[in-house]
Amino acid sequence: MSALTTNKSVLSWIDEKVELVKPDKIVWIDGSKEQIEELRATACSTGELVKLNQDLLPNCYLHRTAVNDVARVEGRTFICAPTKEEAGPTNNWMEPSEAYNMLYDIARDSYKGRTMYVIPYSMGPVGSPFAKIGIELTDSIYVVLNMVIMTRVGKAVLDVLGDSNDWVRGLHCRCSIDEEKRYICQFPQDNTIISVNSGYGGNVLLGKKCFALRIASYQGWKEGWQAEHMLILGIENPQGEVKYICAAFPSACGKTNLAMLIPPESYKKKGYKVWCVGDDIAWIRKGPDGRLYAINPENGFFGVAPGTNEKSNPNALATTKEGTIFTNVAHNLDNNTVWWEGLDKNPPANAVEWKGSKWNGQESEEKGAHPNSRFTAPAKNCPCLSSEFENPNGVPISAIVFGGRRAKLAPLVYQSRDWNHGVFVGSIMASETTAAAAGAVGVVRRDPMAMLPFCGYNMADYWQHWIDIGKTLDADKAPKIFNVNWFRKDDEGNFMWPGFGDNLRVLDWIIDRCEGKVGAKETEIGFIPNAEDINIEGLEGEVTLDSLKSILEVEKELWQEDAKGIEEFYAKFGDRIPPVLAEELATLKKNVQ
Ligand code: OXD
Ligand code: MN
Repeated sequence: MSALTTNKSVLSWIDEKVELVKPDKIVWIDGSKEQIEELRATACSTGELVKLNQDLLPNCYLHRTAVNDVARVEGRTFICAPTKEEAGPTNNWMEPSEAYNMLYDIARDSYKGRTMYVIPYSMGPVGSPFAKIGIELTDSIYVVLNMVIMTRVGKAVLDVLGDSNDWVRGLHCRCSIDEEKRYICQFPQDNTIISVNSGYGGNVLLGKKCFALRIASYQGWKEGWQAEHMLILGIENPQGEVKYICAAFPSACGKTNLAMLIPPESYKKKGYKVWCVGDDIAWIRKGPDGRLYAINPENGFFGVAPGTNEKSNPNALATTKEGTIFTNVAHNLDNNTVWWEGLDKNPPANAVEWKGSKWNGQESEEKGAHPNSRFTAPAKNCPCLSSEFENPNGVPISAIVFGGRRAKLAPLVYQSRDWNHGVFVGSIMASETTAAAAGAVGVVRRDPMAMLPFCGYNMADYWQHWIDIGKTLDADKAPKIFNVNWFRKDDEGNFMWPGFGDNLRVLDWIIDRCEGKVGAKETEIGFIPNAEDINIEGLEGEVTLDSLKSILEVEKELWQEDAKGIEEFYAKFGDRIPPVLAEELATLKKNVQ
């Protein structure tokens, strides 16, 4: 098949990689329906995909990864900057030439007998001023078909690229899925990503975490914009005005659910609507009017399946009904559909569990779906997709929200005093870990701006970049910055806030604050709502004014402890810590004494 471009930088890079991995065949992905159909058929013939019930789930497929390859591997993810300091203390680092040599040794000849797929893709609407282009080489049809959903793929992308050298190189080699030789390496200075020995989404869909966060965060630093691990949603009020919020949460804290939130009954009746622009990543830059604007660089949702159901996220469920790839969920053999824990209370009795063995839905210690099983679904299926989704200039941001999963300490919501304090609030984010990444679950870890595994350079420089962005914004144009915690528990371990759709009640307060419509109490940690200002109408029996007050309290002793944790965390960055943040920490310590 002939190349889809005459771009010399593209062709010579591909030539080099062909020489290295030695494919039998090269296929350029043009994004056409026919080509996608052909690839699906090939993948079904080899067992890489299982075609699901086409009446119930048209164009949907099931895939199982290797049992040892089910999540992102942060321990094997490297930022290969020229010096360790440039990668910073929160990233694994490898010297670039050493990394290239090692990766090339692993990749060498690994496509023998296989096909090289060349995927030209755009992160962001093709041709948007926010958009960036990448080319991923892969020997996995699963990767191709996922990239076709998650990004904009095909010839149009290469036409926009023209002769430019401004594109991100991505090489993925499945190799033998050997955990000991699994590496996900980013070379921010070279616009390059190399991923070997994995077939799991977050490690191999190179447009997503590797490019749109790790490489893009570095590009944003150099070019004056921001790549953030944030959902983007619009709240439409009864007057039809839509305000946009970007929100950062660590993996699997319900970002997809929040992004597709269904308003509580009382809000629905009044005419409130919530529109989803994105569920995972926001690229943010200043617009001509001096406000910050955000786009979602992705074109689909790579969501966690377990727990997704008609109640928790009907929009996500509806989104998966067509053209979706399910990964590591249970296969219901009776009707050739899929199932996961938390979908409903009827596990299929005649099924195959995620590892590929027969499963009767009964054995409780055996799961039908892996806890990090996923759906890859086209954004256009989403019933609440924002009409601004394709807007090449993005949406204007009123508020930035940080959040984490904390049983204690962090109140339901508080507002930072100003931009710099907001950057501090983001920098001290912490959360109890989940199954989205390999490793222990339920341990509190610092996850600044939810970017701990995704920042492509020294986190201290990243914080300084946030502060520098703030300096370019007029105070009345800068988004207001908040922190939320949906996960507070009482002493018996019960959640104290219902979450899901009811989170709109908090977002409503946030928008009111942005518009100066509501007061707040200034406390040691920032502005806390007067409990009466959070609408709990319809929550009788779940939340009372008193229980609300208790999750809005600032517990000084806990904050004193936390301040010590922050100090220890900051100490890792030595004198690279932005002075502004050191001052904010000193203020917090003084305030909670
Ligand atoms: C994700 C993650 O998959 O953050 O979005 O792990
Ligand atoms: Mn994510």
